[in-house]
Amino acid sequence: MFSNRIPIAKMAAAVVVLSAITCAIMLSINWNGAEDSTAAPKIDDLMNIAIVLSTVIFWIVMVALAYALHAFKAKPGDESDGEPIHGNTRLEIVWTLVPTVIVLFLGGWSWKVLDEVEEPTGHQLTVDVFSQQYAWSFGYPGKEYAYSQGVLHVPVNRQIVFKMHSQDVIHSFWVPQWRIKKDNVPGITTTAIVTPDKVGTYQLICTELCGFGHASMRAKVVVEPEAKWAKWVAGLKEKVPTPLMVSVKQDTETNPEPLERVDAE
Ligand SMILES: [Cu+2]
Repeated sequence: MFSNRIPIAKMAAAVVVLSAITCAIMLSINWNGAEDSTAAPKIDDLMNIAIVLSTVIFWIVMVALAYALHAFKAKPGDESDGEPIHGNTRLEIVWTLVPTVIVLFLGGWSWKVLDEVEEPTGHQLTVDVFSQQYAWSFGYPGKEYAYSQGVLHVPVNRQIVFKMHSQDVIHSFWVPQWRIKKDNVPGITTTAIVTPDKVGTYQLICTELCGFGHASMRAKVVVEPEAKWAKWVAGLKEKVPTPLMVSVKQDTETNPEPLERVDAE
């Protein structure tokens, strides 16, 4: 067998050095932009962990591949068959266990992050989000379903429970600086919970290809101090139109718990 001739120490050193260089470059890039919700730094940390783990695995595979290409190359003129190899049980156990541990670790960490992000603060605000080809509109149940088309205002430093409804096809709610993203599915009420912690103006972007006008399906998002927000809501003249209220009342609730926890306003 050739196993005792494999230069494991040199290959491991190559993996460490290449991973260190790659991680230094990858982690120095600001992939996601400003962190403007309490969820953002936690989700960015999670992504950095995933970057480091994938970088190490990438280089393990590449170094092993480069070694195999070099070490097991056929000599010129060698037309013979390769050696019949049964396999390596120990190696197979290792390459099954290691990814399993990594996936479970990332799953567990993600669970923890989501739990922290959605931990009820006791002073939540519920906002209904309505999506249709190709526009967003919003209802404020605590303010007798005051209705706003294309513009969403929310107070800063307050946990917002978005209840999402689609009138036609699947859309997806995404404010990049908040990181949170959630599909709006016809017939179902989906929920996204986010606490914006910076004042500012953002874009709500649809991130589910929903038809011809998908690229232009955006809305303006304003995060402002609570008093300013309350004044803005009080100035809304319209109420949520009946067809949209139908989806509020009839859609199947996928995540009923947060709604029950919401304070009466
Ligand atoms: Cu879309």
